[in-house]
Amino acid sequence: MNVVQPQTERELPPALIQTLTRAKRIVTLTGAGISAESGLPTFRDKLTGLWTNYNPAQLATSEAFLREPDLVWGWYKWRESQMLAAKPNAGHYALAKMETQFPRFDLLTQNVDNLHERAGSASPFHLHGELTKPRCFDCGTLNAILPPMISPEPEGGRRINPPKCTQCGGLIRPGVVWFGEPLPEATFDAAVTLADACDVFLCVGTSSLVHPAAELPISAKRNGAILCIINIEKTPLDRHSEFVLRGSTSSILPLIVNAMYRTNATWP
Ligand code: BV8
Ligand code: ZN
Repeated sequence: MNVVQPQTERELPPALIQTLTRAKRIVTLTGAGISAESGLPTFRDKLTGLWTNYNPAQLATSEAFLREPDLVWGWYKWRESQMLAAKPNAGHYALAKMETQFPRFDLLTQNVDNLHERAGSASPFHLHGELTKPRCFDCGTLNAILPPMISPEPEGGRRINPPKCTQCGGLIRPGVVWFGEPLPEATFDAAVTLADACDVFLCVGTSSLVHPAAELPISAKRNGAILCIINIEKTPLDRHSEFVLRGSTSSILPLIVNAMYRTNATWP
């Protein structure tokens, strides 16, 4: 494992660029860190406003929602308004650009925002669901027809009673996977298959602490993939990885993509 802090393309490990440009299948797993520079708080960041005294992992549960639906729904509507006001950053755009070159470049994300899509990524696998897909807590009907966010939420947030399902009258819940809930089976099964078949696995802006997503890079490595971590701080995966690039995703990812283009003159 060699940890580098690349500020320029020249400081990138040449072996990494060679590995990436020769790869047949690249799988990338992103976490909250890639959206941090778009202004969206990560799960490591302290909560603010109405939710100051809560830890995200406590709020992101069905128990919290059933106990205080207005507090939890208000939190997700606040996050949705943050997401709508946010813009993709250079890290999102770099991954979307990399995707155009690789016949097998698959993007897995733990993020529930839509910044990858807005940067041009065709079909990220949302392992933990999506803010834009609220559904009925009882019958599961998608209620994405809810009126889109019109005005931004107040800075400190507010309690909002969740709307009722148009089909059964149940409570509408956020379309995310809460702690203690299983990941969408087909999505996770597909992610495992892709991880086990890739030759390079990139972990981008994730603490690699949340399971079972955190098991994907390990499984990929077990099947012969090269691991590369891009993160501003240490992660438990660093010691398993051939490459550890310390720094922000929005500065490192564009360096990597530019270096890949420079190496691969055949790319348009
Ligand atoms: C389940 C949606 C079973 C909601 C989320 C095995 C071991 C230990 C624990 C468990 C285990 N198996 C299961 C568990 C329990 C639990 C878990 O993992 N707990 C951990 C935390 C101890 N897992 C679950 O409960 C999962 N469900 O296992 O169900 C089951 C099976 C069958 C039937 C019934 C039940 C469900 C997990 C999914 C939870 N939902 N999100 C929402 O968003 O509100 S997870 C949530 O955490 C987000 O998705 C977020 O992405 C994720 C945190 O991970 P990261 O994305 O990595 O974000 P984080 O903030 O942690 O880190 C950001 C990183 O970026 C940091 O390292 C930071 O340094 C870095 N960074 C910041 N800025 C930058 C940067 N890097 C680069 N550039 C920057 N600018
Ligand atoms: Zn319903």
